[in-house]
Amino acid sequence: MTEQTLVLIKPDGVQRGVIGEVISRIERKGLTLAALELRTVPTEIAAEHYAEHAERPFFGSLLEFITSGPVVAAVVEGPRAIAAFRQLAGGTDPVEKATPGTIRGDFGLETQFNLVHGSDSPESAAREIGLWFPALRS
Ligand code: IDP
Repeated sequence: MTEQTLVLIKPDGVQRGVIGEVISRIERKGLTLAALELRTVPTEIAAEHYAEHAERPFFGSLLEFITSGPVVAAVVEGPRAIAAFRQLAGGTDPVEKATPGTIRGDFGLETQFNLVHGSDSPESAAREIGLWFPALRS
């Protein structure tokens, strides 16, 4: 069964020059791109995207970071795309949780600056794809 997930290459990933690397890993896994765009995120969209973290102490700094420069937003699809991309990304903390061989494990050092985002459930994927790519809303 084909599934879709919302992937972001965050501003640190764009600045570090790993767009090609991340997309290459997505393609090598066998996943495909249904949408791909470089864009700068308005604070309102960023706040909606991370609404579940609104009460967390890092929320303000997370919004500042995500809106600090362009991100790559993509809809990635394939069988079990949500879990498959999270496997490619690695755990949230690039040192304690992500293992070498994952995007965060290979390129990240700090939890906030962990390079990529991938939806964590079918419900989040539907919500996030609707937010970032309204034309693809299911
Ligand atoms: P995920 O991106 O692995 O799904 P979440 O817990 O949903 O992780 O957190 C969303 C994002 O918020 C993380 O990817 C990271 O950029 C940031 N973040 C999470 N926890 C912390 C923290 O303790 N300090 C700073 N930033 C954090």
